Amino acid sequence: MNRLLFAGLLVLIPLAAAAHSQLGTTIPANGAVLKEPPTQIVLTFAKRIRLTRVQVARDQDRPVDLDLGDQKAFATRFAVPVADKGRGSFRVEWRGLASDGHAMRGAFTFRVE
Ligand SMILES: [Cu+2]
Repeated sequence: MNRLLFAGLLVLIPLAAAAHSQLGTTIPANGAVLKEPPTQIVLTFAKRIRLTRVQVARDQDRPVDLDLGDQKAFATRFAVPVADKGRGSFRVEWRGLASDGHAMRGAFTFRVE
């Protein structure tokens, strides 16, 4: 590959990634240690996305789909109710669609003591 073209590609790759809606903040925050189980999972994105799936797994349990309710449209903030599952280590996995049509996914964890 032409050396100049290769250098150009290296510059383009981070730009393409930056065009995606990055996950801004979550509640609970990634790595949070809580005294009470959360009543909802809040996901905030830098740009609007369409959230398609959120799953929560406790410890080694099978992941459970959360009901997104009417939150089916593009938005920057989603608040998804979650049932009290008691204490343990939780992993939240989400999937969505960026406004440019690209699939997005991510995960974070928190603990309830
Ligand atoms: Cu994209």
